[in-house]
Amino acid sequence: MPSDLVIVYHRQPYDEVEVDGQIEYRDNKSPNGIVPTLKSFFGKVDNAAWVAWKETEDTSNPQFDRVINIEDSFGKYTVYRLPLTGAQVKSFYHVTSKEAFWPILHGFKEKYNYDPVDWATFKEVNWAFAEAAAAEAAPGASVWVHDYNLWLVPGYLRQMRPDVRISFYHHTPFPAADMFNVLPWRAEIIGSLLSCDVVGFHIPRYASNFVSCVRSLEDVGAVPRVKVEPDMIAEGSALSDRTVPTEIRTEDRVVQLGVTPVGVDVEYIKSLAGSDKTAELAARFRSEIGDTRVLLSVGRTDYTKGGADQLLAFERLLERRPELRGTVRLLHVSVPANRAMTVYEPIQKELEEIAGRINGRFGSFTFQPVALISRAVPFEELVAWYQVADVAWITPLADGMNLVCKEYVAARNDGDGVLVLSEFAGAAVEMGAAVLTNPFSSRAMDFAIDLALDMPEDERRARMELLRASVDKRDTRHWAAEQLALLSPEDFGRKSAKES
Ligand code: GDG
Repeated sequence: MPSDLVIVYHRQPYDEVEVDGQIEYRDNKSPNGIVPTLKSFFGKVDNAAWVAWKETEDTSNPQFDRVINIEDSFGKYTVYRLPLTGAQVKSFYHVTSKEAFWPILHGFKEKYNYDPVDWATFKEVNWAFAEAAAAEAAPGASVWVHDYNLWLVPGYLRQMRPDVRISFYHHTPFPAADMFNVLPWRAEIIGSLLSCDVVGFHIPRYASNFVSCVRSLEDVGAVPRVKVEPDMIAEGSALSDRTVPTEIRTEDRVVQLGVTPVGVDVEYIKSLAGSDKTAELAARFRSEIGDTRVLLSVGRTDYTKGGADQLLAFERLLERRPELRGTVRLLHVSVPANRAMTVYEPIQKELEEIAGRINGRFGSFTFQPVALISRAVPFEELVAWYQVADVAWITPLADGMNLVCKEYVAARNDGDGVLVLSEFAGAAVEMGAAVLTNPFSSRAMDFAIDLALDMPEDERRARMELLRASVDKRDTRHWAAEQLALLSPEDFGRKSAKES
């Protein structure tokens, strides 16, 4: 059945599990994260669909189940599985998106790798995603496309289906023109984004940068701006802006710029944090860790996350302050990407090397100052670790938003704990009560970690109270409500009218 809402996201919205030779589709293990947030929209429309890729070597096989109907805790929805070969996935996702786009989006020109890019394959895959979305969309439907690996989908979809409302959300930073224009395909990408009705970003700066890229390529005239809400301006932080552009007028349409930071599922994290199971886990971890203070860092293994700089800052801490040796530990959870992505191998090696050196220099037979965890930790355990951690140390060099810092705050139902946060994470603009720091400066990093470790309890609590208020305010529900209003007020209104 044609759908009123079509979400186009590269990952499938469930885990495929084989049980007695049959494939079962189960909710993704963690109810936290972006996929469940997107799925929560399925409860708001009668007919919804999700388009994702499914890897298969025989893409022409007529037996391949392209369209499957799912009914899970989020409601009923259709999933269109776009068959892609391993070679297509490697080229469009692992190479073009991760080796060419990702470094530019995060401001790492020196990591940009043009040579292996096969632009024809990128276009072919984006075209196939657009065809799948066009096939699923009802007349006048809303199609919501996610992230840079699908940048060309809006332009193709507009050619196929001029009637649909297209919204595009960027989960990464969006760089200014002097960085973005490194991409030789810049005009095609910007042209595609300008065929959207809405282009969404986490924070005002990324929307302004987008306007600078558009302006470098097209004459779009005056762009109206409005004031940013005061609680989205962290004084003195690198990414804070005071005004935000609201729309771009092209010859064909008005492209609305939607700025809403993604939040976390505060209600879910709070309920988990308040459960007996988490209390038991946290008590167990605390007794296992002994009488030492815990610094916790969680993120994917990626050069943008600043893992090496952080380990080096920890090494300097133990050099500078010998009295802390044996009394403080760094738990560094760094989850490696898919093994097929060799681009992340050097950073993994670097983390292992520095962590090994620190343990060799400052450890003993019974005490290791760094625990480097190179695998995913179950979310329930992560929440217990958030509660155990005296300091959450989240210092990416660049990050669109960063959800880990918000999860840490949501999990601190005891009102204690210190967040040290990079001013280059999008979240920093909302979290001015954190200890904001500049991960490009050793002095700033040293100052921040000293401040965190020496902070008196009343100051810790006062800052945490402010942080909790901000994380509560802009949770997943807030994001969903704002996005819903942008997607299609009329269509979704129909459903609520029917319900009331
Ligand atoms: C992109 C943008 C933007 C991490 N380790 C474990 C684990 N995680 C979970 C965290 C968190 C998620 O992964 C990471 O989200 P982030 O937002 O921090 O980072 P990216 O993956 O880079 O996400 C980012 C985001 O999109 C949303 O728009 O904020 O800027 O780069 O939820 O909890 N989860 C479990 N075990 C782990 O070891 N279970």
